Amino acid sequence: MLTIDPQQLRDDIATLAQFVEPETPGTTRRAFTDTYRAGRVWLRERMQSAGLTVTQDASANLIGRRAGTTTAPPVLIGSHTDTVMGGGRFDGVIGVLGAIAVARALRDAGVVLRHPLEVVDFLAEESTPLGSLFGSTAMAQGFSAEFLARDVPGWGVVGDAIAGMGGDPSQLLHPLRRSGEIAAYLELHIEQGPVLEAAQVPIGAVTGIVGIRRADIVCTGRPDHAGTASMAVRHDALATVADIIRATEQAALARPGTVATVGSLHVAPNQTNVVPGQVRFSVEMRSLHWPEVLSMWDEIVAAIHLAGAQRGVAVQIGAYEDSAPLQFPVWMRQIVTQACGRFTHQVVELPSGAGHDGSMIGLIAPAAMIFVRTKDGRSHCPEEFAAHDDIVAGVNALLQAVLAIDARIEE
Ligand code: HGY
Ligand code: MN
Ligand code: MN
Repeated sequence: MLTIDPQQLRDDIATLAQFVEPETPGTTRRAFTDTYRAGRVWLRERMQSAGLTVTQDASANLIGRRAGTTTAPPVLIGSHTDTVMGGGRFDGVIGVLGAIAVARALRDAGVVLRHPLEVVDFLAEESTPLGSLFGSTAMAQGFSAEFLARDVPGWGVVGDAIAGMGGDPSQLLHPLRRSGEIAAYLELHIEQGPVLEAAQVPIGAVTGIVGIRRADIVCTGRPDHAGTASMAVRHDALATVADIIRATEQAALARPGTVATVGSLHVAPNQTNVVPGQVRFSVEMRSLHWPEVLSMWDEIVAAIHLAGAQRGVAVQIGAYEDSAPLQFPVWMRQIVTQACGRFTHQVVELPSGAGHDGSMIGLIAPAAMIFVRTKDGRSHCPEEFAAHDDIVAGVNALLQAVLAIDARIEE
């Protein structure tokens, strides 16, 4: 059976892990930064060394391509290499470096697929103040002119950020690819949760991806002297947000299987002896069932207006970003299940509570994912860890799934 080179993959993971912000804990390689760019320069070289012809599309997706024997649409494999602040070294990375390992194994064995093979490092998957899932959204949906013109304090204009990565925002008003232009999409990723570890299996087959809504909200009260403004006269923006955070938590607790998080707060003036005058914050909700997200959001919006009214604080609910839940096609799940079955005694099927580029590409192509067991289910933190043997099992399953897709469409 054709397998990948485990040592080369280990070296690649270790090398990319060196492209990080030195002053922050864990692995920090935020999208649109110089560190991210430097990592991608190295990545381009790794793609080339695996025999791939590398280009960037208009959304600055880095794509390494290997020709097939036919004019069939490509099989696309990959993930992302940007990280959250203080994240780990595996999230997204194993999907991209694993895809390069697959291309290398095919090249070294002299196996040419019928389909072209494309390895992709999607632009900016993780949440930033500008948004998330940039490259995969551009590929599958495109952006509105309004979104591209959005100017975010400290991060600049969305279109300029994409241009700064080498993209061309003027081409992003329409999807970069249409249905039928990708034969299939496969993404390998760490699970980021506890299921595979509890089942004592190294890898698993993913059934689908949660839906996510993220919203930006601004509460504007009044800054006042923290010693002389009595409690009765205050319009405390942060106290208002505290009410909203509690309501957000309650909305998720009331709906089993859902989660909701206030993860980002910017307090102004952010000073010990000043009543907070303004707070800009995020609310994020997730569920496999989209109506649950919508009903949570309705409840939270009501709580936002109530909290503002009770405290004399103005509330402004800004743009929100949605990615709907996605179920992978049964035939793709079967291929992945069979491929995983060659490297684990029992194939566990599980949904993803994390968002992925696959949720976008799945809108225009048959998609599926393979998960790798994650230590203690921890991710988005410096402790994130996956054993190399488990990663190798996942990449080998990815390779087998690519071969199976190529063979299936041949029939
Ligand atoms: O936020 C997420 O779920 C993913 O890790 N980007
Ligand atoms: Mn992540
Ligand atoms: Mn990820």
